[in-house]
Amino acid sequence: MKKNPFSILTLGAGLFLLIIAGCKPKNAGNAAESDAASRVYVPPGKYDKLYNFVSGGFSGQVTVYGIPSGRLLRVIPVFSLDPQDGWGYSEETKPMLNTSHGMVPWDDQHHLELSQTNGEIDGRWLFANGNNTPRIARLDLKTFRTAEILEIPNSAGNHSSPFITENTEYVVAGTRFSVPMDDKNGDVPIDTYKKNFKGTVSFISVDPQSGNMKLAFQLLLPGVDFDLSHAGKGPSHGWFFFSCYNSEQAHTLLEVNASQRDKDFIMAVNWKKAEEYIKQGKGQKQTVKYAHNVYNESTHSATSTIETQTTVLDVKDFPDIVYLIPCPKSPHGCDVDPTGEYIVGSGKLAALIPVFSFSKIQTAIASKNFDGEYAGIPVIKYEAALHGEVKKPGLGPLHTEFDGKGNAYTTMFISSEIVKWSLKDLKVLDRHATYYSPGHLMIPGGDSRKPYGKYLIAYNKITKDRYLPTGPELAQSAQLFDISGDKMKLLSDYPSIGEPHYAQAAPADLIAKNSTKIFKIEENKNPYVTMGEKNSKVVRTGNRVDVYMTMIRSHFSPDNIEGLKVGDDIYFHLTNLEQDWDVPHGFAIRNANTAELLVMPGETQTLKWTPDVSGMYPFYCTDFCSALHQEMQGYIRISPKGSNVPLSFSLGKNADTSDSVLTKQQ
Ligand code: RUQ
Ligand code: CUA
Repeated sequence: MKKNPFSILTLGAGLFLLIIAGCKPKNAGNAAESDAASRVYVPPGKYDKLYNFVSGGFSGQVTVYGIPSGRLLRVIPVFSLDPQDGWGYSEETKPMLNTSHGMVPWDDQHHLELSQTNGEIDGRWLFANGNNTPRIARLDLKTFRTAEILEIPNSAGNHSSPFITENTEYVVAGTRFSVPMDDKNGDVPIDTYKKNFKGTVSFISVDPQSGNMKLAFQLLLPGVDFDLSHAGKGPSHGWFFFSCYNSEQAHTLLEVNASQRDKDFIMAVNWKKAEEYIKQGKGQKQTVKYAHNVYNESTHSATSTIETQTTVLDVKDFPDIVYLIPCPKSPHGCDVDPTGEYIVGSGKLAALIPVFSFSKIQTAIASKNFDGEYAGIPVIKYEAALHGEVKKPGLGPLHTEFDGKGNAYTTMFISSEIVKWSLKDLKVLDRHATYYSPGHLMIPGGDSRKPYGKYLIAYNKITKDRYLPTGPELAQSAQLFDISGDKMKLLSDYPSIGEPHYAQAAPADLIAKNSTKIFKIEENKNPYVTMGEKNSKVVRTGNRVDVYMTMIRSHFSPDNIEGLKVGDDIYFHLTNLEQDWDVPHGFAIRNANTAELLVMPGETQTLKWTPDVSGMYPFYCTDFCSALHQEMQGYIRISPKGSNVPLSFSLGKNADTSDSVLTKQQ
């Protein structure tokens, strides 16, 4: 690992120019196959073959597309407020966005991983990371909703996450930023980085029945940047591989200062060993603070608990759990092939792609074929771990997926292409332009033991000139390729929501068959449920008012309320009495400064409103639920503070006590 600042600077300057300028491939306009339209066409009324779950990047959400059509099926709020369905606005969902720093209603969502059994996608859950305020979410694929969010202590920039082991035993979280640990004083000079800043990777256990997550243990590591990871599988099950950059431990101008060394590392973690040490009580208990938020499908509400303990294993005291493998030029992607034998490290600025061999790594460890150590961790000799190098693959390799037929596909950010190569002899077999600058790519099941290798989707960062201009900002995009033959064939492209990073896809029948259609009203355990219209009521307790309101096509009960006052804290508990698929009702009231509610059949959700001015406040249903949807409305009379208008509520009392203006005129 000799320093070679000269070549870095010259190569660096050239690459940076390319990064800024981008390479525009030729024939960008007519690159799709002539029969592409028929291959992505899904006739009206027919279903797509696959669900595609796509990370929303800075939107904080997850989007779901049908493949091959590219039709948008749903946007699932995860780390972001969503006015569309009241996520994070309703009293029941607010706790989901709680953290040890209070409510954090946004995050940067990069990676997704579907749960697996025996290394195969099982269609149960989808895990999503939050980068900025380190969190991991678990989405339940029965409801397509976020079921759980766990904050990660001792972490900053949860990028190397949420990758899972082959039976979903653990989901991992590697910190991008090294920082002083939470139980230390973080108020230290930044130039004490080398002394005070540490990295961690966290192992979060997943309950095999409920899916509930628990912070099992954290490994304390040198202060570098952890970027991406993937679990071993098959023979390498029990190991986890992480890419890391900034082995220079720079804390400023990383663009230059973290590109000094020829090689950074792939870190191999023997998590089974670490697990044993934890079972033997070898971990150190630390007092920290992190939120654990769980959504309960039977109470239709979330709780947030602040946890206070973590168990940390300092790897320098346990020399047989972590090994480093040199990997050229600031590796980004870290991908393990379906057999579990090959580990691909993608150096962003490297002119080749190194492929490591799990069995060679094991031999090197057994024979101590090391090249010294880094911060007390043994460094395996590059050649001893290497299966071989893919030569001249293109510029800017980022991520690799596999088709299960012995081929790998790597995105080339700088040269804007996807390169197909053979795992066996590392020969480049095909390359295809993308439009432009792909980040991640995804083959359905392409990071599992069983890829469904018919399609490949590239997620492009730059779409300059590909779509009608929409002001200074253009949507990022996905491009669908057919990879069933020897050559990749471009079929279609379509814009995305937010900035997609990683994605996952699974056969539709694996997921659709378990889909929840309605919540059974008799199983509704929300403490504020209204079981039937006759039980609807309004209850005042001091200045708190609880409105137990029902919704059914096409009215609310009650729909006239009087005797509410300025400054009252009014809680509208809406129960949707429908027991039919796809009949949500909405609820919105004039001037409420939150959002609306969208309540699913059989569910109860609560909107809090504190009126500030007396007057008349109409409310209505926001989801076009029937021919008489527009009639689904009501009034709330707000009187001044201290007024003695009695509390009353009604439905269908239509005797008007005033003179009709209409009658007078006739
Ligand atoms: S990243 S575009 Cu946040 Cu996974 Cu590589
Ligand atoms: Cu209910 Cu519209």
